[in-house]
Amino acid sequence: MYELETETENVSNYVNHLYEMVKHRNPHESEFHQAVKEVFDSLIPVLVKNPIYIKQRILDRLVEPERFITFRVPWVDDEGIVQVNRGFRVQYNSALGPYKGGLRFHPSVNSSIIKFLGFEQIFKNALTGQPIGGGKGGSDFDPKERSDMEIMRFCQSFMTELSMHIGPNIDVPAGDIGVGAKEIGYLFGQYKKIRGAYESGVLTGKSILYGGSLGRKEATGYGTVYFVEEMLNQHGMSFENSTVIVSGSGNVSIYAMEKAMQLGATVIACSDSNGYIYDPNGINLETVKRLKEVERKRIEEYTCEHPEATYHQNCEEIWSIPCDIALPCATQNEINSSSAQKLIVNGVKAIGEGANMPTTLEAINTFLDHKILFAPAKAANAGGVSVSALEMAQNSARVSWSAEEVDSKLRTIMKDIYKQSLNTSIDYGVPGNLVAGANIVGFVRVAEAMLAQGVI
Ligand code: NDP
Ligand code: 2IT
Repeated sequence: MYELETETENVSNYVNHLYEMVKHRNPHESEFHQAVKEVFDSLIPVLVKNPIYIKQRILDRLVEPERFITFRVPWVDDEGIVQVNRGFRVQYNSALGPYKGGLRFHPSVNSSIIKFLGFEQIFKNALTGQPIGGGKGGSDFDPKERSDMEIMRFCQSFMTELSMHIGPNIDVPAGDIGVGAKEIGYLFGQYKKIRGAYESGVLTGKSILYGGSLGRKEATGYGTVYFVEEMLNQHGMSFENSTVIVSGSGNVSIYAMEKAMQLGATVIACSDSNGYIYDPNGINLETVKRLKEVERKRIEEYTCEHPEATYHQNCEEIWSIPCDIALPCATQNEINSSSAQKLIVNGVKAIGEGANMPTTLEAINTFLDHKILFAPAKAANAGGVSVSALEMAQNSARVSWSAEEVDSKLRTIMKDIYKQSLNTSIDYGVPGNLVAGANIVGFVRVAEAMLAQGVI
């Protein structure tokens, strides 16, 4: 017992020291530090059990990206004025397969955001059981302010540089905030033109008109709800007759709402970065889809067609509405400890992270301390990248699977991720802590592959 405690203390010291080094080497990158801290905190018992990971400096190697590319993205706007944005791609870890992960176009994008997303993607992708490494990219370009032709010219300039670094067996980007099938189309067209070859598998999230997978658009939102349903079932609950809040009104949010409704839930609120709508009778998803997917309008417009709904300007206040299940599906750090407290006081039973790192570390601990069921992002939103990997498989084999086939594979993957995360949390003495369980499963897969491949 004494020895074990000493060992745990030594390992804790090593991990703390490494964390301080990460902060020192990557100053001012608070989101990246947060993502690293969450994973490190989960890994102490694994490192105590497997000193080889420390000896071989697996963690020291993991926190350092294999490659981090930044580049200039010049383009000409509709007024003929030259604009300059920043492009990023982090090729974080390729132990399990080609780098894989989305592209985010949002004015807040910087190296901290890209590195936090890329670091998390390593473990998320490992959890899926598919042969994909971890990567992420994007730009501080804001598509919201831009015409279609401006978006096209931006994407072409972005890809002119990115094309030198990606390929179906090298690095396979996809969508994320601000990047959907339209942007992927412009990016794919430019890649094809530069390479002079039709390499379908270089990007995922493509339109089904030319090599995309059925079910990819729905995959992240559906996958989150499948995962949360597993977690609820395990505790004798389900989405049926529950009230649900889903933040955001983008790709992940819309399909999380759709699946929750299909399972019998009433979704009473959703949002965008300006504010949220509350519709006590249940949100009309067709209106949200038209406003957001087709007309690209603000969520506020919803109340014009549905006067029974109300609009509120502060999007963070969405968490003060009482609900059974909360699905944060917009962006990082959207639930802080004060929002967590409000949700708990109002009787929330489960949280499912559709977005990446939507809950602060303090808020996660608040939920865990109060025994609220908590489905962490790396596990709960892994459905998107899982179906991306299925898209890569279909592209390689030159086949396309039916929507039913893809959906059934997605369900199986989400169930497996849940089971493995739960079982691992039990094995490591933190039963039901899926944050720790998911981090450990993902980490061990990557660590073992790194050990097998030597010091590279
Ligand atoms: P979209 O661009 O389709 O939608 C994003 C939504 O979040 C919009 O409603 C947007 O509102 C809102 N939002 C963005 N930034 C902020 C902010 N700073 N504050 C409040 N709301 C904000 O993106 P996705 O749905 O694809 O992505 C949502 C989340 O899910 C992200 O965290 C992403 O990393 C994650 N994710 C996405 C996957 C995918 O397959 N697409 C897979 C796994 C995770 P507004 O229109 O006002 O900007
Ligand atoms: O965060 C994510 O997992 C994504 N944005 C999807 C990545 C992908 O390659 O489909």
